[in-house]
Amino acid sequence: MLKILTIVLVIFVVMACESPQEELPGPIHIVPIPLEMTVDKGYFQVGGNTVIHTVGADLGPVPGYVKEYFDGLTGKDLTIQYGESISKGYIKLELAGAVEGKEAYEISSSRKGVSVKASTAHGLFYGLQTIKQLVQQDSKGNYVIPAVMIKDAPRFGYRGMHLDVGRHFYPVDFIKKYIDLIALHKMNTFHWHLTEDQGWRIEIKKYPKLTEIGAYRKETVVGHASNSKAYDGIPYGGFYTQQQVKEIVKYAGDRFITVLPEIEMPGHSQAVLAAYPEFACKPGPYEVATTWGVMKDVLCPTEETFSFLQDVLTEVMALFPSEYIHIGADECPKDRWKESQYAQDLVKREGLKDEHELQSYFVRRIEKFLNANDRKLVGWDEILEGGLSPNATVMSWRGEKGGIEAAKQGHEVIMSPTTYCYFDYYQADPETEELSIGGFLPVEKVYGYEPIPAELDTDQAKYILGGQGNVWTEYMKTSKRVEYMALPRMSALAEVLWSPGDKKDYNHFVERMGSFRKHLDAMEVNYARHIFQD
Ligand code: TNX
Repeated sequence: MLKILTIVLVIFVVMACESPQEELPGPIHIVPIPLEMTVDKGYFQVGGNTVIHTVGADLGPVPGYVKEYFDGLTGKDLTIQYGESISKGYIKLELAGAVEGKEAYEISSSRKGVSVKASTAHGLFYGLQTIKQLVQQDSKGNYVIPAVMIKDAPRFGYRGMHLDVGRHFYPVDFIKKYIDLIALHKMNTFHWHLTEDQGWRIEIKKYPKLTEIGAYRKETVVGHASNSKAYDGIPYGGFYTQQQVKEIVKYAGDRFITVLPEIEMPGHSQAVLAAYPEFACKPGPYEVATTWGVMKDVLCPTEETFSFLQDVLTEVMALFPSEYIHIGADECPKDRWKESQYAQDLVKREGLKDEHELQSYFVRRIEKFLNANDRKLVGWDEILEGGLSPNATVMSWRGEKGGIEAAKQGHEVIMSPTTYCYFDYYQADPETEELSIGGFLPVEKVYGYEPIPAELDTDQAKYILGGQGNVWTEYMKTSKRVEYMALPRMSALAEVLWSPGDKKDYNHFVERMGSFRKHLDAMEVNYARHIFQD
């Protein structure tokens, strides 16, 4: 009897010691969902003695980020060790050529420690983003990382978020926060829309009036531009100095994000004309636009305009290491070119059919210049009209049509159709939302996006580099509003672009977002709450 009692007691004691050790405090929720994950028993407990062990020569800033993150959790000053292996209590970061793909990573964790492998620092960085989501806190306040095996790599190479700083201007600190959000979602491109009719936002040394005059408008339309004649009478503006641009490009680069700058031409250029009316087809004066829409005053395709643009792009290329430069080229009404003797003579001289071909001529000249400087041109899908430039990449926004056509012609494509990727659209009943531009794009619809159109065969599909969420800011006066419109739609798109299509499950996504939102809360992000029902 005593024997049996002892055995029962021993079992009890063992269970009492083991079970809290085994049981995870909460579910394992990762966004975007990894390619492969298996969960094992137990977990690693992070403590003051945990050592960050690095293997390999070029881990970039990653060990520093890992330390910063875990120092923050533990309140300790954790050691980074470059040398010998540690048998227990490690977070190991290892450059390993065997992990295929420059953004791929693998995590294996056990009671002894956590190991992250990747062939580049970029991959290790994504490993860290996942680890942050693996960390849980138990009832005693300890931080634990569940025992898992994860193999992860992105579905698409281009995973972007756009921000229009022309219509409204946001401080450098917010741009950095936006970049942090892009990084948290394992996205890799920040498309910075820097120039608009309503404001030119980047310092160009050779043309100081671009910012002295072009960065400021005298007032802004109140209400919806389609039916309002009211203006606020308040001067508005701002711009980024080259020093600030460098700081942002570096900040993004340190987070493995490429900044794709956009300098709009020949349309959306009224702010340029306000500063330098000589680049218009008609004499000025012009003023920086105060309402939203498509403006008829555009750049005139003169030699003076081309040399101006080349000068601007020369300064832009010096600031942005990006292989691609975006030149806009959307929504350029042809009225002024039709009226202009110069433009009409040019059409004849070049043997062009019409003003659409004149726009193609315009884009081709700029492309030649960019290519000669080892950069590639990206433009909105209007660059298809009148014939594509030889090496151009198309950003498809008016639906998927432009992207399909470009891919069929063997051109690279970034998908950003209004139907799935316009985060300036309403995400819930307009009656319950603040004024927005229009449209309707709830989170579930973004999540349902499939970036490879069914019309493309396997070879053509290879030209789809990926996709992007666009945040046009006519109706977003503050950075808090930008956050509300961008999230959590950005989270949905991140999963569309990162995770395999067959892993997608909307309900599961919403459930995982229930955990993911804690990271947004920690960053004090004003995300929209609709999917959380609170
Ligand atoms: C179209 S998308 C535009 C922008 C507007 C946006 C509003 C694109 C290339 N051009 O200038 O801000 O619609 O949704």
